[in-house]
Amino acid sequence: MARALIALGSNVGAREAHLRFAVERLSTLGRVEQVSSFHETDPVGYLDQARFLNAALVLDTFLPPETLLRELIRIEAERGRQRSIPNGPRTLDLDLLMYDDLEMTSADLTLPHPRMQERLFVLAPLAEVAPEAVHPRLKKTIRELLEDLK
Ligand code: PH2
Ligand code: MG
Ligand code: MG
Repeated sequence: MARALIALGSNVGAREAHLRFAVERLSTLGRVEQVSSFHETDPVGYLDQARFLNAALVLDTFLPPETLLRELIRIEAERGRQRSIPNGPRTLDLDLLMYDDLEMTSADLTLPHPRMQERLFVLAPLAEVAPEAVHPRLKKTIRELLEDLK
């Protein structure tokens, strides 16, 4: 059993319904241990788009990381996710942030997520559900990474 930390985001359509749908579907992939509150956030990166609703959750799962990633992409597609502008508007974005203390890089998956420590919209909800989780490369807890960013 592994512990996966997952970020959720939506800024198109019924944002809250998209996030709730994702939590429901993720609970079929293992046990959802904790879900953060939903944070209304300003867009980062590509600015000319609507505000996001962001959240984070802890999923205990037996799925290996590549399989879990495939399932996340499948759930995004179920909400009609179109991949057009990088960092642009999306009905549902599910990002695998960490998978236990695994560090890996492959063609489609880097763990931990390479930009998680730079993003308040990731760390603020994540600190609600996994403040003591340790980033395996930076050797800091999520709470410390959030403090560093603030
Ligand atoms: N996701 C992005 C780019 N910018 N900004 C906010 N506030 N929230 C996001 O989830 C987000 C973003 C790319 O995945
Ligand atoms: Mg993302
Ligand atoms: Mg994504």
